[in-house]
Amino acid sequence: DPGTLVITRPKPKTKRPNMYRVLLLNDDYTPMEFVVHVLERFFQKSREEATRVMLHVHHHGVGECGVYTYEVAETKVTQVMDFARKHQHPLQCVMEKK
Ligand code: TYC
Repeated sequence: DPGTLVITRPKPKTKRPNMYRVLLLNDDYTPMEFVVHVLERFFQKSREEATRVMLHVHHHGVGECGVYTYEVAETKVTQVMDFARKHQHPLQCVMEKK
């Protein structure tokens, strides 16, 4: 119909990326000091913040290391799992969509 006029709002083209939490899971065997080291090395935590997160995981079963875009979160999980395996600790690291 040549008489039809559709007026649309200008749509801003920038979209917020999906974000993913990286989580550490508690276990009975991984040494506390190793978990603190992981949080310092891969998540840029201070010794104090790393200790706080580690103790949270120890007492509650799970805790947040950080929130990242998909590819960064996936890289963190792989780095932590490889590092834990290399040192023969059962530490588990997972990601979940926010
Ligand atoms: N529960 C472990 C211990 O008592 C310490 C620990 C903390 C392990 C956090 C894993 O993600 C973890 N040695």
